[in-house]
Amino acid sequence: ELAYPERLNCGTELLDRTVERFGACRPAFRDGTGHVWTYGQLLERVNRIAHVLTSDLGVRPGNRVLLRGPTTPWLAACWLAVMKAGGVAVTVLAQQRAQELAVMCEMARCTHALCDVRAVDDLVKAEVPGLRITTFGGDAPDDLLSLAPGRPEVYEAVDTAADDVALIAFTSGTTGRPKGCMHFHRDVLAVADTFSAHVLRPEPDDLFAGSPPLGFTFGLGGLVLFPLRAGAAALLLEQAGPTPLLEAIARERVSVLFTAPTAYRVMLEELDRHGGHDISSLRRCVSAGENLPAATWDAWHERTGLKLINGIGATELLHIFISAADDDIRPGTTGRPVPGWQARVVDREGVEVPDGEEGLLAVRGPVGCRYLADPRQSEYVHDGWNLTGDTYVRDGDGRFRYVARADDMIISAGYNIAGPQVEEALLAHPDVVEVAVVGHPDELRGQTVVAYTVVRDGVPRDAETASALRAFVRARLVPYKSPRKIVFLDALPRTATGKLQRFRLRAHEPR
Ligand code: 3SK
Repeated sequence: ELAYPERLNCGTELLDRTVERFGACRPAFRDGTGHVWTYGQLLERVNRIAHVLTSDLGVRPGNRVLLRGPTTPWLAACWLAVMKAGGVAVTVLAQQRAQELAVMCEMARCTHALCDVRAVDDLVKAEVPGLRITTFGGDAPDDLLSLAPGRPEVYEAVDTAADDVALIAFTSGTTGRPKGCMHFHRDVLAVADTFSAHVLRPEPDDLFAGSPPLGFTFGLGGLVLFPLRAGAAALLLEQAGPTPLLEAIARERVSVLFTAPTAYRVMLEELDRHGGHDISSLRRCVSAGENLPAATWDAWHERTGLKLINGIGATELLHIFISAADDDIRPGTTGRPVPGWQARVVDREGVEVPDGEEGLLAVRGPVGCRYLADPRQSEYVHDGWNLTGDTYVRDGDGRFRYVARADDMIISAGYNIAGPQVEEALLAHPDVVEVAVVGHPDELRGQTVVAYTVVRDGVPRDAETASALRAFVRARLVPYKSPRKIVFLDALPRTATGKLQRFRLRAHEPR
């Protein structure tokens, strides 16, 4: 049971309390170009920014403040300052464009924005009525970094309630319609005190790094909340694709890594091709954001000796709620409910199904889904259980195994086919880099299985390769699951947070 006091400010807890516990001299952030921010420097900068917010910009408790920029220590400092000033951080992605920003600002009723000067053009173009935009990282006299040094280094945080809203995180899901998810000050600490404290168990000497941006709660947790709660440090990289990530791990001696299965696969390929990178500093590697196939787990284990920590999380629930640690990890499964969370597999009426049977994943715990004025709230939450939209099986030993997103099940000639199972079979083929399997309408079968496939450079994208891949699947799975068609693509369509957009492939007419 997590017990937080009624009055709680997560910014103070993450920063001031950590400085009290671990001291001001330890590193908090590195930026990948050699700059190190100690906890003392971070606290001082956050306090000065909080003064600017309150005194210069007129941010009042409860005001919604949009935060936008590439992953940098300044962006993280702005987030913490908004917390301490009692504002609500509305985190968006640096890649989102004017039209999307306008919709999110309008939905969240943003009054202020703090924006990296390099990403401000699209925000200006969004023409949000009444939005006061302040840049950071520029040299204009009204830039945050010009104003902040003149403000006091001590700031008395706003006395927020544990269940005041601290954060609005948007999810476009994989279907393209954004939903704003509200999270409280206590929720922000709860994800650190459940998944991070029990599964990850970071040490103050750890250095975290990863690819998810801070506008995606996977990144906010992995690169800010978890390291700060543990008195550890984070490497905040603007370029965090697989290659820069590998270089940074070797150069900076990263010990805790957060990224998605696809990035692990690309890093493996890169290591095989070029070798060279010393990644022996890694001790914990977290994989989330999409299904982690057993083949990827095995390959990473074989190459590094490390057991990937698989997890399922959701923006609605802030971070990871099912996972496994150390000896409890089994490739091909997600694991068990993280301590503090409960999970079950239910049918469409909400009745629990027997172990071994497929059903809908329902979870509850310290964080719940609270959509910002959205009728989809009643689809997500039933009797206090959050229905994540995933099809799962609980095995006899209590471990949860992913089957598919509930709307990704393909029904072909009366058979239920889980796209991810076919993807997993294809990914075991050495020529396949990425694959997404979807159902396309078919007069005869209802739906037919189509595999959109990215193959390694140099592999011919022709009928011969397609037929070899189909035969490969037939040798591993019951033949009706083998794709009728293989379509070769350069890359798969993904959201800005890296999630596969199967709906786009379903709309694609395969030739
Ligand atoms: O959406 C996800 O997949 C996710 C995974 C881990 C942590 C947080 C999130 C939102």
